[in-house]
Amino acid sequence: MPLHNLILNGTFDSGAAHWTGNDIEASYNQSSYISGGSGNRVAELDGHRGQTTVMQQTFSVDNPITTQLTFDVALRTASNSNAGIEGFEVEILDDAGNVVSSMTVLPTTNSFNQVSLDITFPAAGDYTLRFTEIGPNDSLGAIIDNVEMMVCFCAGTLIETAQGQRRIEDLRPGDMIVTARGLRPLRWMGRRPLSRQHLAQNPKLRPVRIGRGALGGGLPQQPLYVSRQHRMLVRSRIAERMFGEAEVFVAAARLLDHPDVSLCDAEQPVIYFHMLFDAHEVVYANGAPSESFLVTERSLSAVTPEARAEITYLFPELAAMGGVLPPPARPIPQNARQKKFIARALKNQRALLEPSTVTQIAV
Ligand SMILES: [Ca+2]
Ligand SMILES: [Ca+2]
Ligand SMILES: [Ca+2]
Repeated sequence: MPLHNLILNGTFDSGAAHWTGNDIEASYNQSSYISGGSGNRVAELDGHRGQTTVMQQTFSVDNPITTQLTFDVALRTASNSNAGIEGFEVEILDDAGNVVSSMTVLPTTNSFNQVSLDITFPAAGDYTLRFTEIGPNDSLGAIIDNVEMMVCFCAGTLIETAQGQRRIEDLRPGDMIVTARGLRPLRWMGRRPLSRQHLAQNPKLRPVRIGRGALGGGLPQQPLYVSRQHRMLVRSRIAERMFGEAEVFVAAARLLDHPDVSLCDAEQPVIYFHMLFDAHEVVYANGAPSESFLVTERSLSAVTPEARAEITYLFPELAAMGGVLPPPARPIPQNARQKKFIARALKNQRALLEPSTVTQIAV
C-alpha cells in the first residue's frame, strides 16, 4: 500500500516546473525573503505589482479518497507590516471547475509554519490545486514550500468481504473475507512502512502498478498497486498447457512487460499491507484474484521483526522454521517459467485472466 505525493515539484527544487498559471515566482531561495534564511528554493505568491499570481497544477485521483494537503508558509520579511492581510487563497477544483475545498491563508510571521487542509475527493478524476494571490498587490507577499498531498495508492483498494467490497485499510482480524474457497476469517493484518531513503537504497521495493483491465475481463476494476513479489492469479489455456494447471500465481514483477503494468517511482515513502489467513488464500483486490500473505522464510524476512513475532505468536507451528510451511493456494512456477508464460500470453495477445470454465463452489 504505497504512499504517493500527488503534487510534483512541491519543493520548488525545480523552480516553476510542473506549475502553470500567471506571474509565477519560484526562482529565489529562502534567504532572499527571510533574513538568515537557507538556500532552499521557495515560491512567492505575489510576483509583480499589478499582476495577480496564480500557481496551479492538475493531478489525477484513482478512487474516492480523503487526504490532507500540507504546505509550509511564511510571510517575507518585507511584508511584516501587512501581517494578517497579505496571503493567498488555496483551492481544489474538480475538472468541471467546481470548488471541492478551499482555504484563505494569511501568515503572520516570517518563519515557516505548516498548514494543512483536509480534502475529500468524491470520485476518481482530474483535480486542480490552485494558489491565488490576495492582499496588497505590491510584489511582496507570502512564500510557500513543500506542497504535499500524500495518498495511499491502495487506500481504497477494495477487498471482497462478507459485507461486499471494503477498503483494505478498514479490515481487521476476524473479518470474513471472500476467498476462492468461500468466506475465511482474516487472522492478521500487517503493515510495513518503507522510507524514501530505504527505497532509494533498495529499488526492488518500489511498487508495481497494474492498470485498470490489464489482466483481462475488465480486471482489476481500478488500478492496483502491489509489491513486486506479490503474486496475482492468472488463468489461461496457455498456463494449462505449460503447467498442467489453468490457474497459477505469477509475481507482479513478472507482469512488467505488459504495456499496462509499470513500476512506480521511488520518490515517495511506501507502506505495504499483508493479509494473513489460516491457509494461503486467493482474495479479490479491486476484483482481481490475488494471493494472501504466504508464509515462507523469504516473506518472513521481508516483514518487520515485530510482525514476524506476531505471526509466530499466532501460528506457533511456524516458530519451528525449517519445518513444514503452509502450501500455496495455487502452483507457483519457477521465475523463468513465469516469464515464459507472460511472454507467450502477450505474444499471442491472450488475456492473463481468462474466464473460469469451472463453476466455483464455496465450501
Ligand atoms: Ca524548497
Ligand atoms: Ca501581484
Ligand atoms: Ca502582496
